[in-house]
Amino acid sequence: MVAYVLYSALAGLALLPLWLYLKNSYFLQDLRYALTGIQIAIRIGRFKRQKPFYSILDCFLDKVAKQPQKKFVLFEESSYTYSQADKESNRVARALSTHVHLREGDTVALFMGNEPHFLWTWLALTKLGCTASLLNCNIRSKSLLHCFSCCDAKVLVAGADLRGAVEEVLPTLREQGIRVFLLGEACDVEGIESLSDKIQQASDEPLSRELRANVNLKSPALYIYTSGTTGLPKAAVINHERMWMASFIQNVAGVRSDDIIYIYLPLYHSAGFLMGLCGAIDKGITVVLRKKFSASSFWNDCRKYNVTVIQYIGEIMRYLCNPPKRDNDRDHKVRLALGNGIRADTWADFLQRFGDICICECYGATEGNIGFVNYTGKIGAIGKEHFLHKMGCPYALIRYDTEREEPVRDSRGFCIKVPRGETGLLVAKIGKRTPFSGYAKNKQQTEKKKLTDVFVKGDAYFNSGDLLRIDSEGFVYFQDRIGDTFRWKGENVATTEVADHLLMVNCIEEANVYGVKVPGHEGRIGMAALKLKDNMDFDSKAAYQHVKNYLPSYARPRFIRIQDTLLLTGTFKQMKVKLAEEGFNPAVIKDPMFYLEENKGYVPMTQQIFNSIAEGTVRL
Ligand SMILES: *[C@@H]1O[C@H](CO)[C@@H](O)[C@H](O)[C@H]1NC(C)=O
Ligand SMILES: CC(=O)N[C@H]1CO[C@H](CO)[C@@H](O)[C@@H]1O
Repeated sequence: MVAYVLYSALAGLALLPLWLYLKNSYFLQDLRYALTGIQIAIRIGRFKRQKPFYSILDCFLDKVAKQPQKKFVLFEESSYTYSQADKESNRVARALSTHVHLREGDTVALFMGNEPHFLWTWLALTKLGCTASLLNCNIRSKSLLHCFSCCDAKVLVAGADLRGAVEEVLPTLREQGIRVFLLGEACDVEGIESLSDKIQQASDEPLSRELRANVNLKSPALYIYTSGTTGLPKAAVINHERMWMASFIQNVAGVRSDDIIYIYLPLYHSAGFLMGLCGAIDKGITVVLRKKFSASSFWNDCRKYNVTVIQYIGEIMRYLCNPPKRDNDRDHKVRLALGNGIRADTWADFLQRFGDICICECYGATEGNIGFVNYTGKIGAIGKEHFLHKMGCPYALIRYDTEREEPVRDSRGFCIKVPRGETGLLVAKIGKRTPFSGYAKNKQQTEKKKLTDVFVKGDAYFNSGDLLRIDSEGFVYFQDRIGDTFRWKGENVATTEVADHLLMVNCIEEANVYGVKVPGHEGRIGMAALKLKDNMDFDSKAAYQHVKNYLPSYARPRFIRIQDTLLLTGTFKQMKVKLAEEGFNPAVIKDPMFYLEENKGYVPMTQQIFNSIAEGTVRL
């Protein structure tokens, strides 16, 4: 009898996983995710306790010792092993310390495109215990000076190809006593020193760890600039802990030590640098570096270099799906794509066309203290709720008023959590384990990103600026960036949702939806910039039928603007603010425009229509 009870109890135990699995079909994935999370927490804990603490640079040096001959970087026709990269960076470090006397704690601005020297210089600065400020290599004049001044750097190191841009701001830099170095042969401009000859003369002997003895997990490692939707760029402070956390994404995504990653995203942004490069160092893999994204060379590069892991952001995946299908679309070794911002329809297209690639959609902001990863493979979701994750980084979705652009507060002044299935603003608690380092020299913007007295008096949360939804099974969906939603007739309009509908109209290839202000009306009315498919005209009838059938009247774009190409921001997101400011006046906008006349359909926009709207004789 006793034996029988024991047996059934044991059998029951053995069946427990099956029961859990049947109850929750994501059980195994949840479990794997939890185990990875725990592993990461243990590792971070160990790095913290280690004296001196263990940085990404130490990890790189370990790889150099372990696999000196393994290829680290492939760039155009050159390749560099881990050992070569180490030596190159020793030389840069020595050149900088001899000629500039850089010391632990100093900040140096890097102004360079994607090229191996970017890596050598960053490694060199890290070896000296310095902080690198990663300037966007596309900015010029005033913005360049603004970004430079954000981080208190005394030295600027620029790529050879950016000499023109540097000369433009040189007088101001010289006034401020900044030393300017160019990676290039001798330079005859007064005030610009060549760094290349100094590097060539320097020895490649390793540098002493003593040089960075006081750097710890909380010391700033990098400044990365984030633009946000408006205003000047801000320098997000990335400390060593944050750097480690971001690079662990590759762990969660399942990158293996024999993978080869393709980095074409700019290294001055967090996607390319933290998720791409730092993750690659952690795994000790080979990086294929490319100057910049090119849809036409993308797959050829993947074939040429045997790439197995790619990254994406924003509209990149759509760009890859746009060109006509080719026979060799599936001839590649790519097995994993990681990034964020893919739309559900593109996601499905991409898989169908390029084969069985595991897409790991993640969510996170450069300066944020929270992230999600789609560890289950649910199409469209950016992640899934997990109690361990929530315990580690407490977050909530709260009710948001898009009109007043602030969270809704209850009678006691606290924020209100939205029920499951409803869209809300993601906020993440700022605490010891989930700090928010803010922006360099910008207290005002740092404070602006913080929300206080959220659920209890005195608490503080990071305001992500993103609207998310969590469904009944716990899947997390990205809905909108604040600003990507506008309000019309008291209703919220989600621009991505409207765009998804427009894309179902046959003639439309790309759609960018935004809200424009109309004199005498509250809120913003819908407008869409469209790119049409090759050799197709705007089919006003089909477009009207579709929006009428699928969208409530307040969400239908009242104005349509046809463009040859839709502009993107530096992070491959659609440009909305500028278009919204341009409005819908045909006297200003030269692109063909259409106006949705009530109960009639899209008609060509005229000055007369504009005038009647502006004068208020036509109410929208
Ligand atoms: C890619 O892989 C093939 C076969 O596995 C090999 O012959 C080739 O040399 C590899 N190419 C590079 C650039 O490593
Ligand atoms: C890490 C991971 O499991 N990612 C999944 C994300 O979703 C795609 C879509 O199907 C899956 O293929 C991936 O496996």
